[in-house]
Amino acid sequence: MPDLTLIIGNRNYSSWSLRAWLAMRMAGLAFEEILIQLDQPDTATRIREYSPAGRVPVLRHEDRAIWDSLAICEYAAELAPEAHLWPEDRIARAVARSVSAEMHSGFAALRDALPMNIRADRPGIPIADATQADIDRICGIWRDCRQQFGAGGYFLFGGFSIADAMFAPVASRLHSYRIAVDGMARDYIEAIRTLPAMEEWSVAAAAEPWVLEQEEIRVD
Ligand SMILES: N[C@@H](CCC(=O)N[C@@H](CS)C(=O)NCC(=O)O)C(=O)O
Repeated sequence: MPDLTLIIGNRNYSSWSLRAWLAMRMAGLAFEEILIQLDQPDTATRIREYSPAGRVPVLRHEDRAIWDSLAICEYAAELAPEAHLWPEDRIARAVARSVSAEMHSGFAALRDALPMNIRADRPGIPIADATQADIDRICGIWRDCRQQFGAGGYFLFGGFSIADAMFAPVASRLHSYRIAVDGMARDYIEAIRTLPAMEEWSVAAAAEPWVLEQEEIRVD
C-alpha cells in the first residue's frame, strides 16, 4: 500500500468521506483512494480490513489507520502545515474548531431529512421544523464567520479551511434540495460548489452507477 491511502464510500452519498477527501486535496497531499461501496453485503467486512471502527473515511498512513473525518482533517493539517487548513489567527482558529465540532456532532434532523445526494436536483421536499431549525443555525454560523473572519476570501475564514471541508456536504444538500437561504448563504454554497476540488468530486459522484434507494428522498 502506498504511504497515504484514503478509504472512502460512494462519492455521491458519503458526506463524511467528502470532508476528509477535501481536506486531503486542499492540503495538496498525494494520496491513493480506495472506494468501498456502501450498503453492500460485504461493506462492513471490507471496511474492517482497514479500520476496526468499521466506518469510512479511513486514512492509512504507512501501516497506521487514522479514522473519523475530523481526525483525518487534523492529520492532513499537520502533514501539510503550509496549506494552513486552520486559520492562522488564534481566535479565528478557535471559532473554526468550534463550528467544525458543532457540525461534526450535531444537526441530526437535517442529516436525516436531507441526505447528501450530489447528483440530485430535487426541489419541493417538505421541511419539518427541526430541520428548518438546523438550517437556520447553519446559515447563522456561515453569516457570523463570513462577517467576522471571511474578508480575505470566499470561505468561512477567508481562505479554505477545515471548517469549509466540514460544511461542504451541507452546502451540497442545500443546493440539491433547493432550500431557500439568504444571499450570503447562497454565495457561500456557490463558493463551495465551484471549488475545483469539489467539482472534481462532484463529477466523479455523478458518474457513479450505484443508487442507494434509502438515500433517495423524493417528493410524494
Ligand atoms: N463520525 C464518523 C462517521 C462516519 C460514517 O458514519 N460513515 C458512514 C458512511 S458516510 C459509514 O462508514 N457507513 C458504513 C456502514 O454503515 O456500514 C466520521 O466523521 O468519519
